[in-house]
Parts: sequence; structure tokens; C-alpha cells
Amino acid sequence: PFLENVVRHPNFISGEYDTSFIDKTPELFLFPVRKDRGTKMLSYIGNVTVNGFPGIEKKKKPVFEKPRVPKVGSIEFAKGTKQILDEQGADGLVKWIKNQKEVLLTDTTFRDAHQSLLATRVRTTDISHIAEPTAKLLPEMFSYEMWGGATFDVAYRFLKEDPWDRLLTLREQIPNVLFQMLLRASNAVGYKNYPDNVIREFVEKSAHTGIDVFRIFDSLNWVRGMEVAIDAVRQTGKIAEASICYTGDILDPSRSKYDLNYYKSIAKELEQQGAHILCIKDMAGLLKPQSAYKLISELKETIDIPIHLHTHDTSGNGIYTYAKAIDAGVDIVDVALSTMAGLTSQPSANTLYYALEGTDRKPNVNIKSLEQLSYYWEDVRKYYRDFESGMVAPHTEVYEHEMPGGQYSNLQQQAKAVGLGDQWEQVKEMYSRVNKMFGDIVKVTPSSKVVGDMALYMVQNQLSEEDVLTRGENLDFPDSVVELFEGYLGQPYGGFPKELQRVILKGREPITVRPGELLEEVNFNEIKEELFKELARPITDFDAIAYALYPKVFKEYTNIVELFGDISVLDTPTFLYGMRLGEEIEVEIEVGKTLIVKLVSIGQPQADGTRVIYFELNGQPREIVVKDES
Ligand code: 3PY
Ligand code: ZN
Repeated sequence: PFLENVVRHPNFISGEYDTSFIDKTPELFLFPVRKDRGTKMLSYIGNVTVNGFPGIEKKKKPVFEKPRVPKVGSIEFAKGTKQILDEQGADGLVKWIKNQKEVLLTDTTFRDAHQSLLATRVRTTDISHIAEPTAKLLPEMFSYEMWGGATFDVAYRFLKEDPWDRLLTLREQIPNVLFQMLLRASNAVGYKNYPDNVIREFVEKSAHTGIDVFRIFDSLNWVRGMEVAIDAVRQTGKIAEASICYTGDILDPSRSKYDLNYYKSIAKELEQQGAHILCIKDMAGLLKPQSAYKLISELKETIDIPIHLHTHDTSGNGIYTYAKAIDAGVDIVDVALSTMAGLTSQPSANTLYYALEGTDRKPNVNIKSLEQLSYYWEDVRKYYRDFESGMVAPHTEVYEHEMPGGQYSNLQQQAKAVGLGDQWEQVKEMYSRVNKMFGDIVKVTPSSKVVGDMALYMVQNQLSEEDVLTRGENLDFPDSVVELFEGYLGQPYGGFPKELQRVILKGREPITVRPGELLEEVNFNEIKEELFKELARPITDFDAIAYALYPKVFKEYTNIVELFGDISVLDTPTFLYGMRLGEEIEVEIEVGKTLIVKLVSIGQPQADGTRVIYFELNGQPREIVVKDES
């Protein structure tokens, strides 16, 4: 193990060592005790069988049908948009988009659809099993949105898997269609602003690992906040798709803050900043059909770059909104496969196909393929039913509270957690009052979270807007609220309400510059050294970035991997529910190496609160001791 430690040490690998390297590097003598992979995996299965999966009610593992995977072995990969970008560059791809008569489609099934319907819980294994069939059956898609947004931290935090592995794995399986990610500009894939060098490093590594289209947005539509991200993406030769988050209602004269001119002027600015594509990001699904027609028509007159429209179908109006936007000349729209579409997710691709029959903008896509792939997701979605939000019908109230698709069920959970489960109606109403109190701001991650935190705080403490202003000096506001008003998420259009800002900051001065100008650069070599000392294993660039973004979450993830090994190889029912007595499963721990696991029996609880679980591993008896947390 000593030699192994030496050759894996970053200083050894990088050649930055001399003969004193061994004396000065005491961690070389740390030899981790390595349990074998089989035992670690049985520990995980034993644990989840006895204690259940965090966040869902403990229950016996249900019986699921095997998901229907279309057979595509004999089909070749058709060339797609990935080849256009690789062969003709970003400008070539933009030209190609502009030459298409048919509307182009982005499929969000691998990202926003499950972020919005299933709390972002879909695991890499379930995407990977349908990756090749998708690439072969839907090669005409403009892009697959498959990374970013909440998928990054949820992978480490809840799925106990490495999001970079997802990107690497899918890129190997899908050679022909552009990969798209959602990047929260200076907030990267997090909830706060990061130093500029973290943003640049993150973009560089993501591009290098397989992302082609970066959809960049700022949670206050602050163009300055997007500058670094747009520039970083352009440096990589990939596509910078800059977004304006749609807020308010351009048809409502009483909501004059976000009028047509607001959108037109930001669109112009983003085009000048170097955006290859403009996205209208309607994260809550507020863009009504006639507004879509007007907005897209006017933007088409205002800018030269293609326009990509994103919406959520929460109100049930999604297809109508798309139909109007398509009439007005929008170039690309976001859809999901039908069984992962609708409600807080994107409108259905299958439905849009039929809606556009008889028009010359009908998408070039095979409806049979859409239906076949939808079967797979109908089956896989059942694995995750404990994460469904409970919304079963169109929800037109969204036009009132304006909550983004991905926030609704999250905030509901947060409300329950602080004992406000039965006051959900008040929380929703307060959300919209807080928005007005904050000056009617753009609400999207992370600004939407701040509005949610404040709404919960006010309902919990029975505070009115008046109370906040008059008693604010003595109130301990949530950290996220203080940070917003300090200027650490950027500057809202029209500024902060001055009196409220003074009360919340209790006399401290807010910043008005780009937070990135004040934040100290992260030293990635130091991070690598520190992590190496702690983990005694080679530290990759991916690990270092993850740590820079989410130090605590990343460390917890590495602890779990140390304890249970790589559990991303387990099938989802076993990952979420463990095993039934007498059940036998196969786990492919690496290509060509399969473990056969049988759960034989579960012992009675012992005096110390543990139970012995009896397994067979490849036919040999194995006992695992698990602490019963119940
Ligand atoms: C995210 O930032 O994750 C979003 O999906 C915002 O709409
Ligand atoms: Zn979205």
C-alpha cells in the first residue's frame, strides 16, 4: 500500500517532488483498511432493507415489471447535430438552425422532466439503459438536455453517484446528438455565486467531458452576472445559449415592470455579449399563448440569433403556447417524452407532433420512436413513485403564485418539515406577497428559493409585510434572504426596495458590483492536496471541482462510497427498497464481473440495536451486521 500511495500522490503524478517528498508527506503512511466490494455492497443492501431509503416511507420492496427497452441492435447511429457542431463549429451550427423550416426539438427527459416530476431522483443506470435506443431512434433531436440544474448536487447528495460519471457514460453511448446542460451562470450548478475561476474551470471540464450546449441563466436576469459564463463557454468552442427568464405577463398592463421592451433590450444585450442562441426560459410556465406569439414575433425582429423556448406545462397550456410560438417563428422548443411530460414537466413531444400535423413546421421526428421510448419511461417512472409530487391535474393557480415547476413540490416538502404542512395554502399566498414585497423579482433557482424561505419564515412567525418593516431590526431573517439583499446573487432589475433592504441588512452596506469580482479565487491544487490527505486515493479534477462547489456534500458522498463502495451499479428497486426475503439479484459490478446476491434471512434485533442479515454471495453464506434505526 505504501508504494501505491506514492505513485497515486498528485505531487508524484505531476512530477512536483524531490527526494524529501516522502519525508514531508506523512499521509503516504496512511493505509486505509479496504473491505471487499461484495461486503460493502451487502452492507448497503442490508441497511436499506432494514432502515429504508432517506426521504421516503419505509416499505416492503414492490414487484416491478422489467422496463420495455426497444431493440435497436441492428440500427446504425444516424449522423446528428453533434456532427454538425464538430465539423462546422458553433457558427456553422447556428447557420444550420436558421436554415431549418421544421421546428427543432430538445428532449428534456434526462434532466428537467425528472427534476420537475420526480425530485431529480432518476439515476444514471436508468438513463444509461435507454441511451443507445434514444440516440438511434431520435437522432433528429436538436439536443438532449441531460445535465446541470439540480442533477449535479442531487447525484452526490441523494443518489450517491458521481454526476461526472453520468456525463462520461452517456457521451460514450450517444455519439450523434448535442448534449445540453443548464448552467446557473455565476451560481454554476449551485445556489450561490462562486469565484470566476471556479465557473471557468467548471465550464472547461464540462465541455471537455461532453457538454455541447450550455443554457446559461442568471436568477435575476442580470446580464453582468452571465458575462463570465458566456465568455467561458465561447472559449471552449461550444454553444452559449443565453437565457432570459420569463416573468410577469406582457399582456397585463398592471404588470408593466416586465414589458416587451424589457425582453427586447436584454435580448439585444445578450446577442452583443456573444450568445449563439437566445433562450426564453419560462421556468414556471407563465407564458400564455398570445404572449408567446407577441414575444417571439417581436424578438425575431430584434435579434438575428435563433430562439429556443422552454416552458413547463403546469397550467395545461403548454402545447397551445408552443403552437403560437411556432407560428411566430421560434426555432427550437423543449419537450419531454409523453410519459415524462405534462404538469410541472415540459409539454409532451408526442402531443406536439400531432398538434403540428398539417403545418409546414411539423418536427422531423418519428412518432413511433417517441411512443416506443415513452413505454420505457412509463415503466421506469414507477420505480420513483415515492418522489411524485401528488399533482395530478393541470394547475392554473401557477399564474397567481408564479412558482417554478421544480420548486412547487420542494417548497411543499420544506413546509411540511417545519410543521406548516396544513398551512400550504397560506404559504403559496405568502410566496406571491413576498415577491411583491421584494419588488416583483425574477423567481428561479436560487432567487426562487429565497422567496420561498422568506414566505415560510413569515407564515411560521405570523408576520405581515408591515411587521417586517416595523419590527425588522429585531428579526433574525433567513441567511438566504440576507445574502440576496447584500447583493451576493447580483442586482435585480429596478434595484432592491430601499427601506426593506436597510431593515434586512441592519445597517450593513450592500455590494453593487459583480460578486465574482470580490470572491477570492479557489486554489484547485490545494484542494487536491487536502482531499488526498483525507481520502488517500487519487483526486481527479472532477473531484476538486465538486469539492469547490459543494464541500460538505462531496465529503459526505465520499464517506458513503468508503462505507458501501460504488452503489450506482445496483438496480433502482434494490437501491431504494433493498431486497425481499428469498429474493436473488444479479449485480454487474464491472463489465464481465457479476455478483449473485440472495437475501436469506433477517435476524431479530439484538440488545445493542443491531440485526444480523444473512445473505448468500455467489452461493457462499455471508453475514452482515446492520444497526436498526427504527
Ligand atoms: C434549475 O436551476 O435547476 C432550474 O431548473 C431552474 O428552472
Ligand atoms: Zn425548466
